[in-house]
Amino acid sequence: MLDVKTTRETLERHSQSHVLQFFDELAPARQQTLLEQIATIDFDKVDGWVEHYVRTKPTVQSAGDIQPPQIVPARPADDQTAAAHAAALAEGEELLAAGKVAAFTVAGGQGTRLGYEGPKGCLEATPVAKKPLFRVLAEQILAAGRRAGKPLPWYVMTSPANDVATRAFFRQKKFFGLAPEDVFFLVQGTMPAFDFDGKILLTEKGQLALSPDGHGGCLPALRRSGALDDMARRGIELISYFQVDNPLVRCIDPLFLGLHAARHAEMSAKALPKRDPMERLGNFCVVDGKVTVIEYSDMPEDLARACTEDGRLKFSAGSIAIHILSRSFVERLTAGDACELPLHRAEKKVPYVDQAGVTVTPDKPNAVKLEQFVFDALPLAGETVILETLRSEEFSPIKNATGEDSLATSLHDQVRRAAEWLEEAGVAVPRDADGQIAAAIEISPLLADCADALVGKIPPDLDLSAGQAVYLSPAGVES
Ligand code: UD2
Repeated sequence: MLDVKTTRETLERHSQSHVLQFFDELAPARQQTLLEQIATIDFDKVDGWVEHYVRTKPTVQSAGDIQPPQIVPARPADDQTAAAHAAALAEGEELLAAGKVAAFTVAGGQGTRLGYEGPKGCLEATPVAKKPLFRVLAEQILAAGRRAGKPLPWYVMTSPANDVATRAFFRQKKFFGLAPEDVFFLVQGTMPAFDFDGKILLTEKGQLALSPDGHGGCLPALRRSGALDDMARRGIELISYFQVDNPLVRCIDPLFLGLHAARHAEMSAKALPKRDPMERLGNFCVVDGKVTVIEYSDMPEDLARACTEDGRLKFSAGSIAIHILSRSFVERLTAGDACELPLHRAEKKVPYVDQAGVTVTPDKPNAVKLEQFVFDALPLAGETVILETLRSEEFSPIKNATGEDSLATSLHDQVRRAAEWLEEAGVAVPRDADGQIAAAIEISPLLADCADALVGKIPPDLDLSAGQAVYLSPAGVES
């Protein structure tokens, strides 16, 4: 049993003794759980967090020189860039064939905006085959491994709240065809939620209000879990990082890998032109000479709306949370367990137990949650490539229950992209009077993960004229 006396002393030193207020009412097992939760908190840091992030709102740094960054265009505009892209593509394919690339998905988020119970990766998210997000990603990783002649390991970050359910889902789905030994789960850390006076909240008498520490928590989690060691053993050099919620993501992109390697970059990112100045994407900037992402919620509105002399948005490049990280960079950042990314503050509604022991469900934000963001590692990287990509090809996330960036918009975009790939290959796709695709079409990632990969794989008798739902996979066409 963890020692309650020492815990009490620590809590007193940091003005948090209230979290043991109901300790004597708890059964021994719950007392132990509460002590274990308290032991996960680094109290030497708590006072600083409370002072700098909870009681006061950190002001967004507006000082310094802020400029737009250099972006590698999605489509080369001249022969020289085209040649560089071709060389990078070949280099990326070599890295894959040599088994030097791992896939890494962050899937520890709570999916609050979507309102889906359970891990977001289990959400059925494709238009015809109704595949869960995890399968969409798994099949791409499987296909990339088959193409390269070398299976890729897949690292999946969960959180304490969804880890058991995520692992069970993978087992139930037989790892979507991947070898179980090539799938490595790691659990991210947690941070306590504070009330506005800096007191850690209890969600129950024996339960701290803990939530995931943000996707920036993936860096220490990679080290703590042994994932970095596992990568080293396998000879992994590059980590292809992406989120769980974007079914259009190209999980493994040889061009992106090759550009990163050719530039000897430590951390790279994909960008796309923002839909509008206030779109909820991080903004790529160069701050005092360092590539930096300023999150949409932190970007001063005048900067977000600033235009160049020719009237274009000055900071138009939005972050879609797709990165390449060199393993050596993550090793360097997490050496000595000292990965200190800045914290971001968010005011949230967190149900809590008050001093009288009554559970309160607040109707307005009552708490501060603190998170680390992975893109805050970008300014720490020696070199960075920012590659522009096409929204229509690679980005349609599922964030909200309705409206933009919802399941409905993502399904629509998946069908549109599949139709465009087929049209590029010469297949006639029926469209209605408004130009909307008059059929549900889905292409399995096992068949193709881009238009070029479809070449030679379309059944000659494919006929979409009846407007039926069609699923194309290596097994053929299902209607
Ligand atoms: C994120 C980016 C935003 C843009 C957008 C693109 C942040 C803060 N903002 O916005 O700039 O790139 O994505 O889709 O990232 N996650 C964890 N653990 C956590 C928190 C999140 O694994 O503690 C995962 C989560 O499962 C999801 C991803 O990170 O896969 C993004 O999280 P989000 O949906 O909270 O981020 P969002 O939409 O605010």
